[in-house]
Amino acid sequence: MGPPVKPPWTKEEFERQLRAKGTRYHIHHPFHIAMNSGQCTKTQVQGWVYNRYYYQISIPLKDASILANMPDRDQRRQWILRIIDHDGTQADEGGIEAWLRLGDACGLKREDMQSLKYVLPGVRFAVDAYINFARHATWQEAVCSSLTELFAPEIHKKRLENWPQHYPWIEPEGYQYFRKRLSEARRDVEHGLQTTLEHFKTREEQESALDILQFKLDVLWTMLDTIQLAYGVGP
Ligand code: AHQ
Repeated sequence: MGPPVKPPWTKEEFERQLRAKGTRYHIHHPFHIAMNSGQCTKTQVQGWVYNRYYYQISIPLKDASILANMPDRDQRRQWILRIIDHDGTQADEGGIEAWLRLGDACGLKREDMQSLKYVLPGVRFAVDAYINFARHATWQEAVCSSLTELFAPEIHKKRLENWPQHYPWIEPEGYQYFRKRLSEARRDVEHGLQTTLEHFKTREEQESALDILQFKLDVLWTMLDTIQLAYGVGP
């Protein structure tokens, strides 16, 4: 006779548990708090842009791995939008180009960003851990790991509200990326959340979903730990 089997959470309680993980989102990281309150130096913000570029170019690879594991056409029709959002089309240059424009706006050279020579080892390891997780996990587990975007609209909104006054040296068109993600993250997360709430059924599965979300929160947190260690935080 093992321990009593805990009943599954209702979908409402499961969603509440997922959203409660927001307290560990990187908006609460000291480096991010400093960036949003204008405390970061130009070099620290530039270091963040250089390093986050590696995350941005890795997202389409991560999403293509998930796509390759998705047997259902309707799921793929939704998920492929994420790759197009980043890689762009003839009509719309996409998120990777928008991140390069953020770099332009911060006074960085494109060849320096694209060379990845300023990407810190700890950032590379954290991002690669995320990509490799998506390659080997079931597609539902990988969808669950993208749910950090439950908390992303707030972080983009805060940057758009605070950075222009704090960092007048960033040219305004550099903010296009954050504006773009506001609506894309909301659309993405609706699909990701429904998939997660439906797939993880038993209490054990639901708790494993929380662990997967925590893993991805740790990926984002570790990237900022690494950047802060290398660039410092604040004047
Ligand atoms: O710009 C971001 C982005 O394109 C994505 C894709 C998504 C995923 O599939 O994991 N997560 C994500 C995120 C982006 N921006 C981060 C930020 O702080 O600007 C937030 C990040 C996320 O919350 O996972």
